[in-house]
Amino acid sequence: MPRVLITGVTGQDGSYLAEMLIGKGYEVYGLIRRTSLVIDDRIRHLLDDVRLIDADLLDQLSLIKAVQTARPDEVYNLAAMSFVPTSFVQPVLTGEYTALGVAKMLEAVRLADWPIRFYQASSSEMFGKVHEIPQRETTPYHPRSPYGVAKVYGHWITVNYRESYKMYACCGILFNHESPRRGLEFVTRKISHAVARIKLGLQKELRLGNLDAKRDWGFAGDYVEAMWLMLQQAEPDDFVISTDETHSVGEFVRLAFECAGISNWQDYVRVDPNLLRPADVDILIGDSTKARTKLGWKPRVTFPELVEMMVKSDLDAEARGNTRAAIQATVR
Ligand code: NAP
Ligand code: F7E
Repeated sequence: MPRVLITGVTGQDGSYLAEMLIGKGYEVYGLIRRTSLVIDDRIRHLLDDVRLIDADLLDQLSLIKAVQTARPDEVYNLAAMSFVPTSFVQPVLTGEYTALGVAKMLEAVRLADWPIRFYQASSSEMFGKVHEIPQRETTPYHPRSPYGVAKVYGHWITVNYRESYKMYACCGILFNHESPRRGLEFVTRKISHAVARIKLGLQKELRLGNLDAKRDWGFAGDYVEAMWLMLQQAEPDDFVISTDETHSVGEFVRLAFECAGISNWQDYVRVDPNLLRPADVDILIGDSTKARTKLGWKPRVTFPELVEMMVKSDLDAEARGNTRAAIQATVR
């Protein structure tokens, strides 16, 4: 039975990845950090099958012990401070987690006396103020947030360990991917959740920032499959994972309201200047030809299907209870 260690197993991607690897017969270990309230909503349905190990990206020794305990064949490094606006408020902490945390995980893996394949969660945020359209593996990076800058470090330190120590280490440059398990602070889930509550008469308006920003949005469940495929190849490499389509935040809003049967969405949406970022990424659109050709990967869920899936899930859950219930509902 192959063994896997997932950092960030309690997050959106970690929960889908753990589910998929359990299905493939892996023995799954996941890192969890101590909190005063247990926040394992996304993996509660998996707790019989995932062995949780206490560790934190800030604590090198805890990461070394986690690797020695799990003795994994594969490590997926998904843990990070992943919310862009917070990175402007806490740039140093973001660097500690999202940049240096990667070096700490790589060191923990390098100390192992057995071969381990390593996946690093790189991000399309590294392209930032884009140098070409669409963005591919060779597009230069120009990050627009402390989060993006930290991800560039995480990316290059992974490439450096691959080149320096001949480690099997891959970076997945993933474009935005969403799901009913997405955190409520990210724009897609903020929209689907608000639309459901407006439809049910529980909320009056939806406050948003930049409606013109364009993103290449896919479904998280499809993207974790690409992560796994990267670690099954003969040679390690880096891949862009995207749908190769772009849509504006405004388009997402309109479609989400339409899914709930509301056509006059403008009556409910307010633009709040406080939600604008010091610097934003205007447009992201990937070119995933390399992944499609070499990994045989392609996304299954389309943009309208994704919006509908998220709105329906929030409508169901909100009709039954509160937001916590909403997250739990999506993992059943
Ligand atoms: P997420 O839902 O925010 O999950 C982040 C995970 O990291 C959570 O499990 C969190 O634990 C954990 N974590 C944060 N700080 C930690 C620390 N100091 N020690 C240990 N664990 C820590 O993010 P996601 O959407 O699943 O994304 C997964 C990864 O892919 C992240 O690295 C993200 O930056 C990257 N990425 C995401 C996207 C996207 O569109 N989703 C695109 C490109 C790249 P808690 O549950 O305790 O907070
Ligand atoms: O913003 C605009 C906002 O926070 C998307 C992370 O997973 O993907 C994610 O980063 C766009 C931005 O995601 C609101 O200005 C408008 O242009 O959902 P988001 P993100 O910043 O693209 C990348 C690939 C990652 O790696 C990250 O970890 O939407 N926007 N109004 C808003 N955004 C938010 N959050 N809230 C608003 O009210």
